[in-house]
Amino acid sequence: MDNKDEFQKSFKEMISNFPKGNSWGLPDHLYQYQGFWFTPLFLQGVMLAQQQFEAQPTNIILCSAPRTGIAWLKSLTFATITRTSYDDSTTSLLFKMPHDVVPFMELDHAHFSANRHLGIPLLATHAPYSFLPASIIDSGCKIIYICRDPKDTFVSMYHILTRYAKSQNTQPIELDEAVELFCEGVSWYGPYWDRVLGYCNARLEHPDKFMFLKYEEMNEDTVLYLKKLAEFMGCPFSSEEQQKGVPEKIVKMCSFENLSNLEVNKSGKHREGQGNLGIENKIYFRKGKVEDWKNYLTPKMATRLDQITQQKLSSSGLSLN
Ligand code: PAP
Repeated sequence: MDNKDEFQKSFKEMISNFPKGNSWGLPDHLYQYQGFWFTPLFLQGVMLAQQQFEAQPTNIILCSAPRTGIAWLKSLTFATITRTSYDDSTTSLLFKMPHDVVPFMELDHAHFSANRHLGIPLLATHAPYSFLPASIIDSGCKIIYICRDPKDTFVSMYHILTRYAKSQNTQPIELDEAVELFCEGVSWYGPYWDRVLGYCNARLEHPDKFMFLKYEEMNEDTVLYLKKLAEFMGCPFSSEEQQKGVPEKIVKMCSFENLSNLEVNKSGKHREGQGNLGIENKIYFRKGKVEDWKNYLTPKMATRLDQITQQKLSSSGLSLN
């Protein structure tokens, strides 16, 4: 038995002792570990990455809770970092979906190696701050965190999990039950608010290493935030590039409208051949709108979510609704 098999065996034993939570209709239950809820595959991935991933000081880590805009952030940072080699007519984003241009720590650095070495310093993860591999913190990597109004995050999560459940021939749960679970923190990598707080508090300790972005603000003025991103990553746009409209071209290339209409994102598949993770790329592109929650949540549900946001985040100075 090799190390990985041994780890898998001890992992199975370990999680059998963890609190088990509702799976939102998916085949795998959620398990609670150190305050957060995970599916077994993702928790195992985070743990393996903690053991194996050796960060370099030049790594830039893109962090988020699920459904808060990481695909958009990946495409913007990728296009910015690679802009001296590729432009909007040659970039890999034309034939790979955004999740395939940046490795995902808990899958690509734990379970599957296909996407591991893409020759860029970017790495993405949904892991809570307290779960990041020590080498990320010790190496002083830059961290970019993107967050989003919990109401839109919830609606987006509910939709993708419902579609995923259908693809697995399981019965998705009803929206009102899902709201309850999300509020209780029983959701993928939940509680949502605790994870935002973890990164928010870490930012206070290492302000120069952190950049915090909100989906809504990015949506309001993407060019402004792209310029900030480029500066933070250490590759600011020169005045010549600005005169040529390079930031605007990247923003247009990475816009929801453009990416969602590319053939690869309309008909391609993500993680095909990787267990039951295979999923159509188009599922990742739903609406890309701010305040779409108004079309799904009752006023009572919205108020409940807002109250939790205020209670949990008021001391941090971060407002998300
Ligand atoms: P993930 O955790 O599954 O990877 P993530 O990319 O973080 O998801 O967020 C998905 C949301 O970003 C979706 O929002 P919606 O359900 O409210 O529509 C998705 O549509 C949106 N999204 C994807 N690409 C873009 C983009 N280029 N610009 C803006 N929003 C985008």
